[in-house]
Amino acid sequence: RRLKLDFTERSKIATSPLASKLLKLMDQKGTTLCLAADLTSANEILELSELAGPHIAVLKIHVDIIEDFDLSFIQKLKQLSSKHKFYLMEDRKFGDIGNTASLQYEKGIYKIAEWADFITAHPVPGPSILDGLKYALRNVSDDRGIFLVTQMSSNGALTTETYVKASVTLSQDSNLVVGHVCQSNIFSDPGLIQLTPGVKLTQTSDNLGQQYNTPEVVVNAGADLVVVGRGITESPDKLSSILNYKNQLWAAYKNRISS
Ligand code: 6AU
Repeated sequence: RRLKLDFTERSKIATSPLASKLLKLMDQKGTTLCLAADLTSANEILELSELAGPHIAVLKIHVDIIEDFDLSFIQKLKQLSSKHKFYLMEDRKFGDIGNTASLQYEKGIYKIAEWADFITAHPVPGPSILDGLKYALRNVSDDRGIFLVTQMSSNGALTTETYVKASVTLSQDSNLVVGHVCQSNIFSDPGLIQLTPGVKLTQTSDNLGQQYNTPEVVVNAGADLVVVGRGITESPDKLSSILNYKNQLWAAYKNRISS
């Protein structure tokens, strides 16, 4: 049923306020693209965000790979996110005990809880990781959402069927969880969002275990929000790649809900 409903309908079912907003935004902007700006220079990320902003739903970064990070970068990114109406995701993949995850989310030099609309977290520690991440938000009034990294895209990933099932169960008890990072249609709740990485038109793998599929294949496998990184960042003509992925993904979504 999830795969047949449009995002606006699903936004009414979502229990997380931020999941609901993201679903609405995807329909309003006509895009399911989550750009993985895996670049190590703050200015390069800002330039790419300015270019891609009107065409993406989410900008995903790995803040700890930026060589010239400071909090002014975050301020500028926030300005771009409100100017072009996209959400920010820090793909931190938290994976420790609740207390440590809480400190990593709130403290240190990145202060992720202050600015990231969405984060990713591994379910491997069990329910306490969600308690820890929630605790770090005790002074934050903005909406926040967590994607559980339930099934990985890499070759030989240890996210086996039992693990996947347990993660889906874990997500049912928390309204902070907005969806799953996964490769296939593993949950039925239409209020949750499937975030799928491993998408590239010109390659089926990289040299370090990443595995790629096409936009059409992942959308038919349940992907709602779709991560594209090097397919865009390494393209000689970035804007045309952004538009190409955006359009192919949107056509596949429209086709999925109508067929
Ligand atoms: O398109 P790429 O291969 O250049 O980038 C894929 C992006 C990277 C990964 O850290 C991330 O997606 N990713 C994730 C996420 C989103 O959590 C999970 C996973 O299983 N595979 C994966 O590639 O930023």
